[in-house]
Amino acid sequence: MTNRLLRTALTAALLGFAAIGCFSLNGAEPASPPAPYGPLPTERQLRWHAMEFYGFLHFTVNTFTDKEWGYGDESPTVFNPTDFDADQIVRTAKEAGMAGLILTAKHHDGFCLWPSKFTEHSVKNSPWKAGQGDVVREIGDACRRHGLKFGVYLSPWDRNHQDYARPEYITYYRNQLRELLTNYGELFTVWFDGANGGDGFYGGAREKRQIDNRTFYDWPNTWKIVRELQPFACMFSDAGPDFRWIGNERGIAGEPCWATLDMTRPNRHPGGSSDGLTNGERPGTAWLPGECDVSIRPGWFYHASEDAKVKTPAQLLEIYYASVGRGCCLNLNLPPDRRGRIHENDVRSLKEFRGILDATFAVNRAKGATFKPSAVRPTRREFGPRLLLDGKPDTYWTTPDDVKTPELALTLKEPVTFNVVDLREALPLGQRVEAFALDQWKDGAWVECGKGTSIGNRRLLRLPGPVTTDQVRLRITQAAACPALSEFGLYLEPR
Ligand code: FUL
Repeated sequence: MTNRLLRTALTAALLGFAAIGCFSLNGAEPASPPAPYGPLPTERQLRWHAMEFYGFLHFTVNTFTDKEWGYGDESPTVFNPTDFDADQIVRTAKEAGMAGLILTAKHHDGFCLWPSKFTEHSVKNSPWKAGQGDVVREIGDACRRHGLKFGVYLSPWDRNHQDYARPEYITYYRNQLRELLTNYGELFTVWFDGANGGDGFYGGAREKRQIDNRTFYDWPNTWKIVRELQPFACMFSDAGPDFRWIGNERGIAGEPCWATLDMTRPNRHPGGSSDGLTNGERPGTAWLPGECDVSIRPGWFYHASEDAKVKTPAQLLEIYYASVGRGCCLNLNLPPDRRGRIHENDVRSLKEFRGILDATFAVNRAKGATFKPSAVRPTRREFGPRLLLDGKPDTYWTTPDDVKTPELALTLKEPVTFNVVDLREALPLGQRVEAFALDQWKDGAWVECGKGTSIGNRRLLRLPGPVTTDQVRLRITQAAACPALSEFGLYLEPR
């Protein structure tokens, strides 16, 4: 054979192999990925999902006046942390496993933690660092130093500003937003609080000012500014546009918890009703996953009277499993104290909480298992169940389109003990699974040991007690489309 002929023959053979790979093993069905189902996440939402656990920092004049909502007439001179240490704050968050921090750049009292050009009501008129300090800058820089992402909370309600509830206020608010979006590096989120209007100082008027939260803020045009200046920042409000409030401040998502919401309902706007937010809505019209926000203490701001009321590691774990473990992100608030540091009691509880999570997720006890699926989409190389153990969110096990309730038996290398089950769906294909169960092989028969409904980004099932077995079986019992699961794990939480 001439070289040329040899090359042609090789190319033909390769193309034939590729054709088998691309079209089918049995010729019956194209081996392309399944069609996506329902509303789908954007790239920016996928990045946000991957964070899973991050923190809030509530810090302002309230820290020094012992309040939760400042009236707006606080003198900037009360803001005076005695030992502010951005590294201690950020290190605490990092050691707790947080992927980012969101700072209250301005809370409802209107005091700005950065020297805004548009108001005198800020750190520049405080005694802290003789008016030269900038908390937003220090926390943002420390986040970058320690590898955390940074985000800002800018309260729409401003009880200090004279123009609040008038059109001029929107210009003021957007000017402030632009300062934060342009001067402090990349932001992973801008958090828009839904608490709106009421009584306040308002430049000395000391009156009640109500607004219509559907129209007053002209949100679509404010969102455009964020999109333009920080295209990867995900925006929070009761109704998105990127992620939603979970409907309570206890950090607990619903069961089920869908990442989708019906945005055609009339209450779907920032500050709107919380109906449907805890469970999400199916099939929904938009991908709008939940964030579970909760404070490590009873209040959002630091109060010495709550030093003995810091949530215990056991309480934090419950919250973690009911938030991250139900497909949401957990936003856990750590309020800096009057020194400007995270209090020792909070640090202690976080350390223990992290230690338990690390010990739990150190070893996936399903590693090395062999699989027996009831179905695999043709071209096993791309869609087989071994991909469930590769730690990659973009590979997945899936089945032919008409197989919506497959089963997957796993034979483990040896008997293992576990009490936590971990599952993830391939998010770019939408939220497909609606119910699943896990069985253990016990005394010669399959016995159900756990079950759940929605999966989404991540589903953690905490079993009531340890299970020891050398065979498990995952059953998808209900799905809107053939399932596409990206990860599976069996873990042992030390209890
Ligand atoms: C609420 C606010 O009123 C609280 O003070 C706190 O900031 C919390 C995260 O959101 O709506």
